[in-house]
Amino acid sequence: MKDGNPFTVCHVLDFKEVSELKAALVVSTPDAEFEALAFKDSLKASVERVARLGYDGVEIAIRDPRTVKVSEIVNMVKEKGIEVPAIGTGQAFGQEGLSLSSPDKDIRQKALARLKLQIEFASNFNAKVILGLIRGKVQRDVKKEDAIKWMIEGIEECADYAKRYNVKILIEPINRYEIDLINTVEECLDIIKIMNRDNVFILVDTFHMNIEEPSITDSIRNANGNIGHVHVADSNRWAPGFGHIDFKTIYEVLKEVGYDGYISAEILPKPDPETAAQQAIKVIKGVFT
Ligand code: LER
Ligand code: MN
Repeated sequence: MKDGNPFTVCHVLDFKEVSELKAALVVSTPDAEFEALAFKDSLKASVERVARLGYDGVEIAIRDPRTVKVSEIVNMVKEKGIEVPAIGTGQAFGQEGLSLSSPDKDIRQKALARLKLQIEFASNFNAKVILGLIRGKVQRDVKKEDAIKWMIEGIEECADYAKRYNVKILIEPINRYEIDLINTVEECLDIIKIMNRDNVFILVDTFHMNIEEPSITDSIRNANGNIGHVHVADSNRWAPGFGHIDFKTIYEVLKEVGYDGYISAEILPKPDPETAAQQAIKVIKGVFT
């Protein structure tokens, strides 16, 4: 932090040299236990707020799409003129224990059934589906290679199902303190290669990369051509600029590798939801316009 004040934007932004990328904010419903969500109101309220703040898109993290009225959300985003770039699925792991790598076949099947609903939900918005926390953890007395095998089978089944709906799948490397299968970009790229599906991409999240990658920029360069989506949060998971990640350089490297998709802020609602959301778009737009 520049002067010890968390509300001061740390980075002097170069407006000229960077490409124009689209900004989204990750939101969810009030029952969500996942914390890195700026807004957790009704989706109607969040969509209105996100659009009012100038975002191009709203990323919806949802435990179970059957809990919301799809046509209402489709109409809302249309009315507000914003897009839904991606759907987050991790709450089904966090709150219900559904996991693609569980040794219990019934749990794996339930996770897959839920993900198929998420894929159908996403197809209404031309959104991508994130496979992050839902990949699960290697449980006690389970061999890691078995967990990896189940996870890969699950991701492949999702990818093939998604293909029918013209939906893209995003695999997100997540830091070791949350899950233990695919923590790094390198591991993710290996899995994508093994799968050989043309609708599977990597989602890079600066918060996780700051923990796991030796160099965030080198890892982005290595993922060249495979990046399907980007999550941003600073080192403390506050909005970009409230921690010590060098976003200016990261954005330059994203431009260098030709990434032209969405930048989604997946951030803690700190110091308060409005300030966090305003700060995130300020940095994203300040850099990309
Ligand atoms: C979890 O920490 C995360 O980053 C989410 O995007 C996972 O779905
Ligand atoms: Mn993320």
